[in-house]
Parts: sequence; structure tokens; C-alpha cells
Amino acid sequence: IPAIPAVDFSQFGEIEKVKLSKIDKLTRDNMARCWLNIPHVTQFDDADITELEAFRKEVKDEALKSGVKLTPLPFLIKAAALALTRHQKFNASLDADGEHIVYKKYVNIGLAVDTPNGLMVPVIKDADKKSVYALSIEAAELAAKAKDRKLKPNEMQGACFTISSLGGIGGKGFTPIVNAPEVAILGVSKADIQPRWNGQTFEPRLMLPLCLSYDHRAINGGDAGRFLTELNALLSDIRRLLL
Ligand code: CAO
Repeated sequence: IPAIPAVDFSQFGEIEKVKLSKIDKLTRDNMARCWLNIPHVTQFDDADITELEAFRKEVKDEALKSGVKLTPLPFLIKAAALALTRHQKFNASLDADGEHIVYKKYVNIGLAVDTPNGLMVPVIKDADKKSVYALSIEAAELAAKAKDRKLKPNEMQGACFTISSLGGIGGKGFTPIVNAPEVAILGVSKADIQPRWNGQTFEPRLMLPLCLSYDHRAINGGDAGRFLTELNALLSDIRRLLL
């Protein structure tokens, strides 16, 4: 790849040169590696989370009494974990031998956490077996550890799939980079009230933007369409998480 030529920016005005942190350097190398190796496709959808949000608000205070700060995130982890158990191509990695695909029988979900020191991705193990409260507690604990630089190496290993939620920050959508050897990543943006046609009239509904990037060597558009449709159905009617 032709290198980007070095530029002396100081010839154009005042500058400040700051050393990259160790985490920034790891992210730089990992992102470049993933971007260059993986043929990415990103598919978008909006999930109607009006009912999910009404339920979350209903139980929020009760959850707080048990020490749980309930955000939409643990519902997303729960729904993604269930969808991963039903769509094994997403819970897989391409084998380094180039001849096999490895299907995983466990569901570990990486969580992108924005910290002052850079991007960290702690892993929630066996996410499919945990309750929404348990996922909420673990996500908060891992995010706090990431921010305090207290994550142990084994708490950042073994993810099958990553969720990157910018919902608490903002934006309408983005195209996340697949974190190899995983084959897919879910980006989540900020939910927003939108007018939706119900057949007779426009109704205000809370819509959650979902962005699914995947490795097109391992996953086809049809697989991704089915996965995202299932995830959308689970989030739009969380009773389906029980089925
Ligand atoms: N839509 C609307 N509101 C949302 C939302 C969404 N999708 N997701 C979260 N919110 C709300 C929460 O409910 C909370 O509001 P209340 O306090 O009123 O309930 C508020 O936004 C803040 O949430 P949070 O960000 O503190 O908590 P979280 O569980 O949503 O996320 C964590 C936790 C660790 C994922 C997040 O702090 C974080 O680091 N996000 C950035 C990830 C990132 O950097 N991704 C990019 C990686 S690639 O460069």
C-alpha cells in the first residue's frame, strides 16, 4: 500500500504533538489489520423499541433498588446473544488454515467501551445464559474496570461478536469495523421518535438505529438480512426473548 507522505504541519500554523498511548497504538494496528483483511458490508435497520423503552422505564426504579442502572444496552446484549444462537454463521470464525469455518457453541459478547485512554473491548462470557439484570451489572462492572485500566487480559479475550453502542452519545448510524477473528459487529446509535405509518395514521414510535457490519467472506447478504430481521423482531417485542 502506498504510504501517506509525511507533512510538516507546523509550516501552516501552530501545532501540538502528543504521544499515542499503548491502547491507541493497539487500536491503530488492529483497526488497520481488520479493515485491510476483511471485505466489509454494513446493513442498516431501525428497531421499534417503543414497548421495550416503556418496560425499561416501568422497572427502572425497581432495578435501581437492586443496584442495577438499567439502560437499553443489556436488552441489546440479550437479544444479540439469542440471535447468535439461532444464526451460527454469526457465531463463527474463519479458520487460519483457509479451509474451515469454526462454529462456536458458546456465546461471548465483546462490548466496545470508550475510555479516556482509548477504546477497550471487555467480553461478557456466556451472554446467552445470563438475565438482563446480570448482563447490566456485568456490563457496568466491565466498563468501569476498562475506564480504571483494571481489566485483566482474560476479560478481553474470547469474544464471538461485538456490540458498539454510541446510543448514549448520539448519531444516526455508522459503519463499525469487524473485530477479527470475529465475523460481525453490531453498531447501535441513539434512539429517536419517528412517525411510523400503522396502516391508518402516523404514530410516534421510538426507533433504534442498528448497523450490522459483517465479513462477506463468511456471511452473505441473505444471512445478514435474516439475522438483523430476527434481532429487530426480538427488540421490537421483548416477549420473544422468552421463546
Ligand atoms: N438510544 C437512546 N438512549 C440511549 C441509548 C440508545 N441507543 N443507549 C443508551 N442510552 C441512554 C441510557 O439509557 C442513559 O440514559 P438514562 O441515564 O436516562 O437512562 C444514557 O443514554 C447514557 O447511557 P450510558 O452510555 O451511560 O450507558 P450504556 O449502557 O448505554 O453504555 C457503554 C455503556 C460502556 C457501552 C458506554 O458508556 C460506552 O462506552 N459507549 C461508547 C462505545 C464506543 O466507543 N463505541 C465505538 C467503538 S468504535 O470506535
